[in-house]
Amino acid sequence: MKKCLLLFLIVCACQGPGVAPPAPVYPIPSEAQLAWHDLEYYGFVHFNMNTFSDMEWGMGDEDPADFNPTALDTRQWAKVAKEAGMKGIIITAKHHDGFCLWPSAYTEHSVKNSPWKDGKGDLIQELREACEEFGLKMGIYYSPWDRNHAEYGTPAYITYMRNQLTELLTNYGEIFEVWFDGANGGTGFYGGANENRYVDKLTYYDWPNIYALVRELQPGAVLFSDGGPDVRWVGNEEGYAYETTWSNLMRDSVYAGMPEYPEKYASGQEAGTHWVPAEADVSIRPGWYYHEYEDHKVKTLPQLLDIYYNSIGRNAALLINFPVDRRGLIHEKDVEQIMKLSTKIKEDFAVDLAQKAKLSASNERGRGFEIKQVLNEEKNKYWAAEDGVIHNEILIQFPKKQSINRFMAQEHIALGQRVKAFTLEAKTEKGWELIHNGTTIGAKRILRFEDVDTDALRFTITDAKASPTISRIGVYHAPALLIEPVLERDKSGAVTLNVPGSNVDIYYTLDGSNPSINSIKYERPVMVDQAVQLRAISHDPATGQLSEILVQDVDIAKAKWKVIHNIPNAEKAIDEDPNTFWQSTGDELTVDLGEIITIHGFTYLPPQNRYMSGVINRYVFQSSMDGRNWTDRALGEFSNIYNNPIEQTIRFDGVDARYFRLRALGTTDGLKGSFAELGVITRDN
Ligand code: FUL
Repeated sequence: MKKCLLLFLIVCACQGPGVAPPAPVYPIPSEAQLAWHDLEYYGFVHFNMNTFSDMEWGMGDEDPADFNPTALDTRQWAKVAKEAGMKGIIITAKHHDGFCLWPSAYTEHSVKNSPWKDGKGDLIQELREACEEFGLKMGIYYSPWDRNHAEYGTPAYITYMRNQLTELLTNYGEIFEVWFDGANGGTGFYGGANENRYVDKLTYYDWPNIYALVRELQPGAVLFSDGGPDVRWVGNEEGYAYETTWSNLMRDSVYAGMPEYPEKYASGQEAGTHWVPAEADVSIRPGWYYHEYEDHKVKTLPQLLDIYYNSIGRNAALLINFPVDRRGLIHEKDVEQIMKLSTKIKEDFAVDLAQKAKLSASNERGRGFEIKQVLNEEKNKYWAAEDGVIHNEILIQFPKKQSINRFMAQEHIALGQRVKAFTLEAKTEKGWELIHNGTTIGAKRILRFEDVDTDALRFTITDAKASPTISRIGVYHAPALLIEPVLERDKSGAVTLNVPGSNVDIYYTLDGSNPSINSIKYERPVMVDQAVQLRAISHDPATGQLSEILVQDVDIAKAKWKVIHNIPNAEKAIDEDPNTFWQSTGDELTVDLGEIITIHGFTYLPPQNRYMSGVINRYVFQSSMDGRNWTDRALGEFSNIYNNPIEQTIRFDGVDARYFRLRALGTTDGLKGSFAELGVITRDN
């Protein structure tokens, strides 16, 4: 025993005094936040009354009898999430329509009055068990806005909300995240149809006490909303973080659902006072809920891959949504696509070329903080520079020339996010070539670039809040991925297909069948003047690689259309260019079709620049044969259009029309209605 102690003392003495770690740069993450950072990638499930009413935002007056999944299987959800590499599932326990997936004691508007399992079912419990079985964490989405509850807008509703949260956070085991949605019709900003009461989002919900309740019941959970307090919304529903993404936020200036949030706060703030990292949420389809008409609009692998690199690769967590279908299953197509993503990610990061390279750093703090620490997976091992040394160069020398196209770096965020600016250069025959001039790194930063043949990389931290820390560096060569064709169309109906940045072949069909290299080869713009489904595929003859399939519904050409406002700019609403728009002066747009056509619906695309005004959220659509006598054909709301400004498709029974008009009855900011593109649907299904 004595000998052992002596040996231990000798070893300690030889190693000399340990070097102290760098002091933290505040703010720093809490224990719960650090555990959350490790998850990185998890799934969302939107499934409840909207699934059956075919809506994105139900009105709250739906009948619980309509909730009737025929083959609900939460094990299938968990299995898919697990196999896709996700670490947890967040479920919409209650969405804006107020319907509850658990038999809450505080409302009749729940599964207990549905035919599903004769009213004896509890979906939250079923998901809990499935998550348990597959080793996943479970999170709860809870909408503060409630279009069903009679007392919404009064203090009694806040008691209801607390009671329900108490049920959800006590009866279903450990919850990793509580997701509070900022969407709310009460401000007039979103213009809810059945629930329009004004609530002051800052004070009405009494957030301090709600947060305290969650912390008491689930101390390990992180709370999500626009401004945190623990995890913040990324500011869009496209799943993209920003080139500069700080985990720091001026948290006390932000509250859930504040209109200026996306523009001002979503990318975080260098001088932010609190650690409130970003979570990027996105649906695998255009909408959050299942709609059969989106079965062919599931995101393609290149789209999903862009999301991955632009979220996880930019210091954000990624939350991908499955709109579970009416059977109660993740649709086959969604499963196929999410599995393609996980396979591709594994391929992209299969071999870390940094592991065999020789690494050196212009400065090292001392023992325990050497540059070699960036090659191991141990969380608490990292490279650090001496205090005050901001500018640092890390050299990665490969044993032989390598072709590379990915670079990954992670800061040791337990001590705060420090790096403000960095560069990555590659040594080629031409000397040192700049690959990327970047800003933030944070929990993880991945750079994607064209293949470069190189002997060495130079990663230079050019500016930081204090001497930097890096816990991991990786270098990879991801296999090339052929992207599907992009479609453009002009007013005459001419369709152009191309694969940006490449000269590969394109094949297409117009009959709804899947194209192959035996289909029509695209040579020049194709005139399409009727409702068809165009499908196209890219093919690289050099490698034999085929892309995913582009599926696009195309309708009649707009060659004869005219806006009757006599304002040249108004033509932008029917020019087939999604990037131009017209902001009306009278909240409406009237179009002369130039001939009588049977129409079965219309499409409205809001302005695509996020901060543009006049996004229509309530509308009436009218048709006319003579331009004088008008009949209403559809009246309603475009739900969630502000946060998710996708094309809206509204169908009705076929009607003959020479003229049509879309009138804004409300816009998201109260300004005059804007139109990026209007279209009609002539196909009868
Ligand atoms: C939004 C909601 O309005 C959508 O319906 C969806 O739940 C999305 C995740 O958040 O704010």
